[in-house]
Amino acid sequence: MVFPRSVRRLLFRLLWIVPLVCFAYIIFSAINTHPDVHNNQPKSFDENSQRKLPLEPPDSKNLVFQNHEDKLDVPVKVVPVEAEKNIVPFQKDNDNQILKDAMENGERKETAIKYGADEKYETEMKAEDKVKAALMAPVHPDKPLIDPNAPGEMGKPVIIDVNKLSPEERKKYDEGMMKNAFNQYASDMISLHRSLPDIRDPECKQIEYLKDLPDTSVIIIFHNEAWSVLLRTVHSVLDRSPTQLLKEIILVDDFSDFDHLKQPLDEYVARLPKVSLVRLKERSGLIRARIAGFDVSTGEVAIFLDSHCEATEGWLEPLLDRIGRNYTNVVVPVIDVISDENFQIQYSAAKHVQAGGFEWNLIFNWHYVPENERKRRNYLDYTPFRTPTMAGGLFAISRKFFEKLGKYDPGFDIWGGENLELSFKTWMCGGTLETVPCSHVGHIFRKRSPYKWRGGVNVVKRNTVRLAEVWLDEFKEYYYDRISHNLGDYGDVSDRKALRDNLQCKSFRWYLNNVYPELFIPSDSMASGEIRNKAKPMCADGNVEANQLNKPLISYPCHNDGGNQYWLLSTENEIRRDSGCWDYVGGSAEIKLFGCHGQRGNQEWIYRDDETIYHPGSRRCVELSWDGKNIMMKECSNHVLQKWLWKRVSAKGPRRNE
Ligand SMILES: *[C@@H]1O[C@H](CO)[C@@H](O)[C@H](O)[C@H]1NC(C)=O
Ligand SMILES: [Mn+2]
Repeated sequence: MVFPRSVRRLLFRLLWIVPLVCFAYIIFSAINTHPDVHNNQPKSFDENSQRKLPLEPPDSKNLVFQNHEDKLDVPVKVVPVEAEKNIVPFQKDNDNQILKDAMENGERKETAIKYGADEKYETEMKAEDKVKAALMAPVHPDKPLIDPNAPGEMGKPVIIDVNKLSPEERKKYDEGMMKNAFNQYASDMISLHRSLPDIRDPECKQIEYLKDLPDTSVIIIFHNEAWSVLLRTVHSVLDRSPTQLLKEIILVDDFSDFDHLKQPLDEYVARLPKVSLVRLKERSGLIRARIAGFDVSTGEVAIFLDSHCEATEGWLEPLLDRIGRNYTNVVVPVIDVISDENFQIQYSAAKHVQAGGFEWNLIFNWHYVPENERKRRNYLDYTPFRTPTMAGGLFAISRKFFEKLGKYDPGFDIWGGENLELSFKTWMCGGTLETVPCSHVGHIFRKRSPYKWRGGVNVVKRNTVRLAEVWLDEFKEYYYDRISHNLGDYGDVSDRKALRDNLQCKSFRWYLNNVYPELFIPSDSMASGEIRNKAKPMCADGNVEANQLNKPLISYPCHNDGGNQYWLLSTENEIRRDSGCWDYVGGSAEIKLFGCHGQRGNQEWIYRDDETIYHPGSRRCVELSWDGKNIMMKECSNHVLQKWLWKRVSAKGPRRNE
């Protein structure tokens, strides 16, 4: 009897799906009826059976939360027992062997289907090609079927009308918001395997990556993360990483106390291939937790991700390709925004992706990819570009290079400054830091941190002083100016200085001249200090922090304390502090503070010998209102309200070229 091909295929699938479902059911009910089966789990892991288990989260309503206080009382530092138990032994060779055996036994179809290979395999695909296709298939061929109309699919927003929620649901909604600073209620409605649009630039899909890419360990630190957000991070990696390239995912629990992150997570993780869980015994902070995760990982490359991310299609290969070509390349994906309100994902096309920089307060910021870097890449926006610094949450680095660089400064506490430390030493000690526009990872950006930190010490400042002491050479004075030279206790940095000497790293001046020539150096100025009106003791005042820009420049009684009244006249004729510039577009009389664009135009100012501040673009002058309350642009009149006292000296400090 001859069936049409489609029917044959269907029957064929049933042949292996039916026994599989039975098998999964048996295992699953065994786990459910013997809650402690988890603890007796054999160390050798049968991946084939494990990967067929149901992968949906336990229904939180039915979870019996227990008191796990006793469980937290575990050995110091990383818990090796926990780590070992959960690390799934998995090697490239295993997969090869499974495939080879299967092919010899004439089980080609089953194997290829099992590993998610393209269904067209039946035609003329050669045996080796089949093996290759299988190895490049995602780790999770068995993810549940996606209903395209389910909430949040294809990265769509989940809009909830809170007024229509019952009082109980409303309470859940508010609690989710309060605990996480994002909309957990919406996240819980979205599949852990939700689909996302493929938003790579079209050229990305044509690139041929190295055939022999290094494998990777993905290291995810979490502290009190929401269940659905954490596991969507994990599944997005499993679902979208070629099995051969993903050696393991290591989850590091930085001493969470949410109940769902205790036994329920142990049990869930035990069923996932390649995922292991490391528990820290005390609150260690992001930096030490990452080092702990790195120390138990074994992949050739380490990729650090935050615990509230979603990896997108094709995210991994472009990153590994750069490291495969040169182990000193440290690479960052494009970080797309997942809305904290509704979980919509918003993408950036390659041409809009920005580079990382910093200000002299040593805070990270973004800026446009400069013209010379665009030119170097023949204006091909999808190709990797050099970036002076990284934001820090998501990046990939080879094991060898991270070790060579001394990982992170272990004297850094909790969080802050570690991204600049790793950026500076990557560049100064022989590596290259790049953004790879073909790799996209979504990240939930929050408006506030939901975590409690111990008070008292300003850990960010302590870390940043360590950073300045070790890496900034004489340029550290610019940072110290910003903290009134009050360094506080920053501990001992002699080890880190020795590391820098041993690696024979280059100077910070080299970094500024070769990697970040766009950075404004305060000494590169013609006037500095407060800008005081000659008629009244009022000064030009304005905040230029990135989130405070686009507001008018104001008049305020002079306080002689620098701060928001400290201005520099750059050699490009900008009036600026950090990356914030005076900008006059006409229309009204207001001067606004905008990001400096370096194109003169609206941002060009001349401090003339007659003490007036002249704006050539509008041919107007800066004037204080007669009551002293406002600063305005007016026709130049030579009136005393248009005269400003400003020291015609450059800011003190080292110069770029000396
Ligand atoms: C890797 O990159 C570094 C830094 O750009 C360079 O000095 C080195 O020669 C490169 N190594 C190889 C093998 O290309
Ligand atoms: Mn984050």
